[in-house]
Amino acid sequence: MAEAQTYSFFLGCVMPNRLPNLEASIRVVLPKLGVNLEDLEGASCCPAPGVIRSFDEPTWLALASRNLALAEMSGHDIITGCNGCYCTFKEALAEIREHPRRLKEVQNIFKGMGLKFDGRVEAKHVIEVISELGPDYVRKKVTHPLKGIKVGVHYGCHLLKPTNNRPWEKTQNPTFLDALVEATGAESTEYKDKDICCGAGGGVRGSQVAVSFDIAKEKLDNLLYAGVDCLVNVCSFCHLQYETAQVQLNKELGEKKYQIPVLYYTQLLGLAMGLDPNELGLTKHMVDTQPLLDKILT
Ligand code: 9S8
Ligand code: 9S8
Ligand code: COM
Repeated sequence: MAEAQTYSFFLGCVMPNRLPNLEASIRVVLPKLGVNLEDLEGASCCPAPGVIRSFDEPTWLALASRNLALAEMSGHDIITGCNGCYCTFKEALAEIREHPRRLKEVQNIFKGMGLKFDGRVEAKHVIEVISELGPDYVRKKVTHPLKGIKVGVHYGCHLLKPTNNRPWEKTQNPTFLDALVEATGAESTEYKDKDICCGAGGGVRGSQVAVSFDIAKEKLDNLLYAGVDCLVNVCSFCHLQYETAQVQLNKELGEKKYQIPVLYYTQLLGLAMGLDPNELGLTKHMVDTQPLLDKILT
C-alpha cells in the first residue's frame, strides 16, 4: 500500500449537524487504513450542488472555491464523505480549470480576504480514497468477516455523475462499492432500481418532502423484497433520507414495516475490523441497528 496520506477533512452541513455518528466512524476507521485527517478550519457549506448552484451559480462557485482555497493553503487535498459536497468540489474545480476567466473572477472576489487560490488542490471522496487502496488491502484489515450479512448498496447520483468528471472505471452499473462491501465478508445483494436516486437530492427533499419520501419508499420496498439485512451508502444526505423516510413511512402506516438499518460504509467496515459499535456511532441511529448487530456479534 501507499505510504500514509493526509487530507483536509471537509464535513459539509449534514454530518456535523444531523449525523455526527457517521463522522465519528470516518474519524475512527480512516487512520486505521493509513489515511490521516486534518480538520479544515473555517469551512462553510460546500455549497450544495443541486440547490445553491441552481439558484446562483457565481455565488456557488465563489463559496466552493473558498473552501477549496482553505484546503489548498493547508497543503492537503480535500476529502469529503458526502456525494453532494464531492460533486460541488469536482464541478467547481472543472469549471475554473476549463475557464481561466472563472478563476480570475473568484480571485478578484477573494482580494483582501487573505485567501490564496490557484485551483491546484484535488477533491476526493472517502470511498474514492478507500477504493484506491483497494478491496485486497481492505480485506487484510478485516478481522471479523461479516459472513451471512446481505447488504443492499446505494451509490447515490452525485458520486457517479456527470460521468466525464468522475474517476470510476464504470459509471454505468458500477461495482467498486460492491467490491468494497464484499471485502468485509458481507454479500452485496442485487435489488431492483439500485441505481435510482434516494429521492433527496436536487432540492426535492427540501421543497417536496412527500414526493421525495415516495421515491425513497420505492427503493425501500425493493430492498425489503430483496431481503437485505442492511443498506450501505456513502452520502450523508442519502443516509439522512433513508433513515428519516423509514421513520415517517412507519408513522403514516401505524406499523413498523420499514426497519432496514442504514449504515455508512466506514461503519460496516469498522464492524468487520472488530471495532466497538458504539465508537462507530452505530448505537445512535434513527432506525434501530440492534438486530443487525445481534446477527453480526453473536
Ligand atoms: S454541505 Fe451544506 S448542505 Fe451539504 S452535506 Fe453534502 S452538500 Fe455540501
Ligand atoms: S441520490 Fe440522487 S441526488 Fe443524491 S447523492 Fe446523496 S442524495 Fe441520495
Ligand atoms: C445531494 C446534494 S447529495 S443536492 O441536494 O442535490 O445539492
